[in-house]
Amino acid sequence: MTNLSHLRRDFPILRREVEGHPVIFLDSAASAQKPIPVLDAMDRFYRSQYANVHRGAYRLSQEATELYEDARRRVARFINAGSPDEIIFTKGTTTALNGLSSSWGYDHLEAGDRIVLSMMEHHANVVPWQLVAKRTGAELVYVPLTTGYDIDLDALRSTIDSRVKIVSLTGMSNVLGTIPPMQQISDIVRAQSEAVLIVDGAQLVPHVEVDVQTLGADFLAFSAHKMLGPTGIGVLWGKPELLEEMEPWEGGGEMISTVDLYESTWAPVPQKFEAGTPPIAEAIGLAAAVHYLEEIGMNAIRSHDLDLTEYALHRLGEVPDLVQYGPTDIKSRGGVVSFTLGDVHPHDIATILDSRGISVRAGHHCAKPLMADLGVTATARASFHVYNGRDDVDALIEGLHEARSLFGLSEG
Ligand code: C6P
Repeated sequence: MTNLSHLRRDFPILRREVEGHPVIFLDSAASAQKPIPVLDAMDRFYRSQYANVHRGAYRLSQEATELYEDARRRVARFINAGSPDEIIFTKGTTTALNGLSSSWGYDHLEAGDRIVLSMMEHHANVVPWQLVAKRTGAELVYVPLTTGYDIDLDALRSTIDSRVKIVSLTGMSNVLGTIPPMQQISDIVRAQSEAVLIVDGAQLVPHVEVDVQTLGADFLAFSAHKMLGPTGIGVLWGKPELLEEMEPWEGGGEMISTVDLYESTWAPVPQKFEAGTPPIAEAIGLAAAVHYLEEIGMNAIRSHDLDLTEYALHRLGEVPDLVQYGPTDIKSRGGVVSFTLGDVHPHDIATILDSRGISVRAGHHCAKPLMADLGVTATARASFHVYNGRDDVDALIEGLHEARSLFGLSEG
């Protein structure tokens, strides 16, 4: 990243210390830090613009509504959606995928149908499908990974047939960093079935320019908090004709057109899917985050991630006893690096790193089926965003050498 030290000043949290060390934040895949423009936009809204939206009789509400709907327009532009109406604000990726499974899934699945997932899905893209499979009698089928940690396209080809109604895949693995070739996958799915293709974009959208016109998906879900925005808001994008057809998954205020004692009719998309008071300040924060990412440029962010990941893989390769899980081809992965270190438990690695001010995640990363497939119960994981640099990777490597010596792993 050009002028990294300047950019880091946008992130106030990087000025604090942990255990007497400056914060080195290497857990952006869990949740990214927030720049001042995001904090300011939300603060400004609460201090001087706050009101509920779509209660248009008074000025403050009109202004709040304008800001909220402007956020929708900004997000639509960010992923090149055909219209802002294709953007549904949800609580996050998890809520978006649950909404899809309980609405689209429930209405389109019956016994004998199949839902296809991969072995590297996050629980948010596994459990909702298990729930709907139980209710409908549909069957879950998992596509295996290659030895190079990518989706096995030959296996996908032999799995997809007319029984498959839903294919739901990660756009980027939160453990392996793998970015599956979605257009190629889409071609296979379309050629061999009428299934809808859902992309879990929780890790992809914050790091790679996504154009929903060319992605090849029918639905895309992502969360603001991993893209420098606030918690509590995410997005479900869908093709307009599918959103039109889909039943709401939540009922309440805001999403209705008419209500009588026994029947109701729905508001047009996207309001149909936004029951209750929405996350207004969060939408405004998300819009500011999108603006911030655009100012840096998604291509610059991608290059930065590639550079850091390549450097990290190179330096991790110097650490004896370290096993790295993820593609070695840098072009097909993002800035997430998972590893184990001899028989040192990943939680111990994380604790030692924490004593040096370094935050990494350790555990199953909400991907237990993948952990079983890898033959481990846990890994340590470092993940990057715009504020990270090679100095952070160097600090990580030093911490890992300390972990080796504390746990008595022999040199070489
Ligand atoms: N992964 C991680 O540390 P929510 O929590 O709804 O914003 O996102 C869920 C989710 C869905 N899909 C993928 C690929 C994800 O990585 C995540 C969140 C975090 O890896 C928290 S478990």
